[in-house]
Amino acid sequence: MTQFLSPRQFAEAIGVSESSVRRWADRGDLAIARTAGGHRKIARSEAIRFIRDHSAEVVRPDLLAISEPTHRRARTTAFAEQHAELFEALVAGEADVVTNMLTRMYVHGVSAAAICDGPLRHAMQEIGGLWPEDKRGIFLEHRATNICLEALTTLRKQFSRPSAEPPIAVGGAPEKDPYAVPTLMVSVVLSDVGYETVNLGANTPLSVLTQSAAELGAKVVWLSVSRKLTTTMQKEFASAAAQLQRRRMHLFVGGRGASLLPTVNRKYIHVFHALSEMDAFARSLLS
Ligand code: B12
Repeated sequence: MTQFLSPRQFAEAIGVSESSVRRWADRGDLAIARTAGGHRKIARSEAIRFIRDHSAEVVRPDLLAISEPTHRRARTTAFAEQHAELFEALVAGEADVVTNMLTRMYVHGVSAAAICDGPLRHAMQEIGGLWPEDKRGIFLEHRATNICLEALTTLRKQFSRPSAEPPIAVGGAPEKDPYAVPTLMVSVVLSDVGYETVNLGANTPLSVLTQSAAELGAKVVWLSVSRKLTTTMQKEFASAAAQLQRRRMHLFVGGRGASLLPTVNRKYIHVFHALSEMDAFARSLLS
């Protein structure tokens, strides 16, 4: 995938003249880099940022390495249909289609949080309902999980670079919790907000999480909880939360099992029902 566009390619991608692109660059609205030979070039992530910020229309998606779908339904922006299309592509094992869909939604201005809370979560929920009636259910579920991981990792590459010294966020899912997609989603959403993220993934002991947070000097620590914590782990959670609070690190908690956590001092602990809620709060911490 090309990482840079020439001013002419960017102009063609959004159907404007090359002189408009040069004007935006001169005004500082569009960041321009230079090739070794001194020619102007635009990072693909910067092109996408500009398109999103200005709600520009993409007339040549191929120049941004996004293929517009040919069949009727895929052109829609309606949530129900995006969800159905994602579900079909996940069931069919079409990793490229899923990756392309997420990227397309993002370029068209949908936030990473809205993509994850909306069509992607619902498509995975539906995948989870397949096994009673489809003997391929477990195979489909495992394959879809890996496609989501791949598509989200590629989506993250479209984000523009955060500030010079971005705040650090580290997190994962607790021990005995095998769910890899939700914690990656948190990481992707926080990257979209402007954090530098370190995703420790599924099955991460809470002690490792608190140690890593201290070592990295994290501002935010997240925990994605998909299943009920054992009594021992609930105690560990309360002690980890207290440690983080002493270090004035914010702990973001969410997931299907988050409502089952013990009540602890809530000053630095934020329990969210959705990534969009976390997105808004994480942004407010940066301003
Ligand atoms: C993939 C999957 C698996 C895979 C996971 C693979 C992997 N490496 O990740 C594997 C094979 C391990 C698995 C195993 C099992 N699974 Co399973 N699984 C699923 C499935 C289909 C998708 C999970 C997923 O990735 N969802 C997508 C994520 C993004 O959705 P989410 O978790 O809701 O997260 C959203 C929010 O909660 C929030 N969020 C999450 N974390 C955080 C954190 C923060 C900080 C914030 C702000 C927000 C937030 O944001 C997300 C986006 O909105 C679900 C179906 C479903 N409903 O999700 C079943 C499902 C969860 N599994 C289920 C079951 C029954 C099991 C097994 C018991 C099956 C078995 N008999 O062995 C085991 C148990 C494993 C265990 N040890 O706990 C049931 C659970 C039923 C229940 N009420 O508890 C479900 C609901 C399927 C079903 N309909 O029956 N599973």
